[in-house]
Amino acid sequence: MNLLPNWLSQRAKVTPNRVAVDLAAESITFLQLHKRVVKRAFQLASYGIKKGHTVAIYMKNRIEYIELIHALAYIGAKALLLNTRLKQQEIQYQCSDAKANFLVVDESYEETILLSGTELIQLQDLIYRHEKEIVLQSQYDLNDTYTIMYTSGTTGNPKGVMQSYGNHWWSATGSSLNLGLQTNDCWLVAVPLFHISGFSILMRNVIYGMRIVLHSKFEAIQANAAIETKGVTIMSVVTSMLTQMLKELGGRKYPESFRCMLAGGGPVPRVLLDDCIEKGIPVYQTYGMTETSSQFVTLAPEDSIQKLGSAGKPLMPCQLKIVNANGEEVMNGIEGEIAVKGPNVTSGYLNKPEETDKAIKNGWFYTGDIGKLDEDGFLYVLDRRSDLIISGGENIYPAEIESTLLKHPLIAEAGVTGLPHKQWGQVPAAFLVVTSPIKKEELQAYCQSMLANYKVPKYYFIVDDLPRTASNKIIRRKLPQRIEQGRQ
Ligand code: S0N
Ligand code: AMP
Ligand code: MG
Ligand code: MG
Ligand code: MG
Repeated sequence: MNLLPNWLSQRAKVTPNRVAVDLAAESITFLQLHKRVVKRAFQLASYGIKKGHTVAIYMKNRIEYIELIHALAYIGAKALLLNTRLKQQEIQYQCSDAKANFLVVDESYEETILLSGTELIQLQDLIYRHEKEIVLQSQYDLNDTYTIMYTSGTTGNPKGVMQSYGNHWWSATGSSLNLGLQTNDCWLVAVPLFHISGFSILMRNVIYGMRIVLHSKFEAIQANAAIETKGVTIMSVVTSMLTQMLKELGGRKYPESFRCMLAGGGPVPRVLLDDCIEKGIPVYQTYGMTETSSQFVTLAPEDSIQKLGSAGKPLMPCQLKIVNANGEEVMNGIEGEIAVKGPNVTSGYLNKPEETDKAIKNGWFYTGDIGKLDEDGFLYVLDRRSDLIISGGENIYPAEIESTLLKHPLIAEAGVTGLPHKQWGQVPAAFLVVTSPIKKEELQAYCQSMLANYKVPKYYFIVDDLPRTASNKIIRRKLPQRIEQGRQ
């Protein structure tokens, strides 16, 4: 056992009067947050939620999200964080795969079908619910799972990444040992709390005793205004957010106190980095993933100009190596798969021992991403895990879209790949062999009913056949060659 006191209750004792969360209309101190969280924990307990349960959350960014996250820790329950862009069948899959006992939703949840085995709780009921006093967990076992976030894979269904209290602790600690921590620090949360990009900021919030500004959704105008007027010093962004913010900023400059624009979740184009430097924006590229509980490699401030384009060096508690196809470490300068090891790396995928064994060998997690280290040991991420499409920071796996398309009665063969896109970086495009003509609108409506909108192909090409290997596997990287022959 490796125990730490509950971070929020510790904060409420150590720095009770510091502002924890700034919302549009109010500021909440750590003591106030703690009190609200205790109330929520008692309200959740009144539904029968108890230690060991798994509770799914489907809510937009809001203060109640933060309260629930901490309340579940006070109860000792695990949180399954659902992407609010998911559709019914995707939600159903994750809740049943994770054996979620409850699902808490806000008004953004429009689905009407009841989930079997998972009890639905409306936030509007929860906030007026009576309280049932229970014994609160005053400490954490760092090995216990706190959160579960699903990521897809090259084949098969999405897998739940288990993140322990220890993973989050070491992630927050490693981040501050790299970026430093200043007494005036304030992190703007405009990325979703259901992704590790956003969730990790909640952990830094209570572990550091640092103020955060919470936005319910990303809007470039509001994000810039928060930096300009609310004392924000650090912000996490993906490329499409940063592009919008630069455009909105125009000729204005951020205040000197703004010290870090942390850009990750996918490749950051070199021209965008150059633009930031030109405008005096302190941009730090970072490489990390759900399985590493956020940042794993980040460019240190002193290298941000000289090594522009690199994701940096591993954070203090993290180790990284580049391996060849035989799993042997290669020399600097040589490309290979990025393998990582550290206390912030997941212990594996929920109830999926085979997938876990495939990904983690001798304590090293094989990311599937391709990269190289330069002569000074700086990481350059060259290519992503096989076939992964990243659209506006959201991951899309072709296999998931292909299997959905193949369920359509008129589709005989389906191949999906990413095509470049100005706004989103990449978008999915479908190449289809059909048994009778189908309209694009029909295909789109079909996909929209089954998949989160960002996964819905933006282009459909009806083709005679798909490029395949001798063993009949689709060669996705050759699909774009079919655009010419394809009929949209
Ligand atoms: C880019 C965002 C903000 C765009 O969303 P926006 O503007 O709010 O869209 P809406 O107004 O809701 O919708 C408008 C239309 O656009 C479609 N749409 C929305 N998003 C996408 C998308 N990504 N791709 C394609 N289409 C999209 C909507 O569907 C809608 O269209 P219709 O009306 O047809 O439905 C938003 O996408 C966003 O928040 N993206 C970021 C997500 C994110 O945080 N990703 C990171 C995930 N990775 C990690 O967490 C690991 C890395 C990490 O931790 C990290 C990452 C960044 C920085 C720091 C870290 C760290 O290590 O700490
Ligand atoms: P997620 O599973 O959503 O956490 O996404 C993590 C994936 O995003 C990584 O495995 C990479 O493929 C990609 N990624 C994250 N950061 C970077 C980066 N700095 N450059 C290129 N790709 C990145
Ligand atoms: Mg919806
Ligand atoms: Mg928008
Ligand atoms: Mg993801």
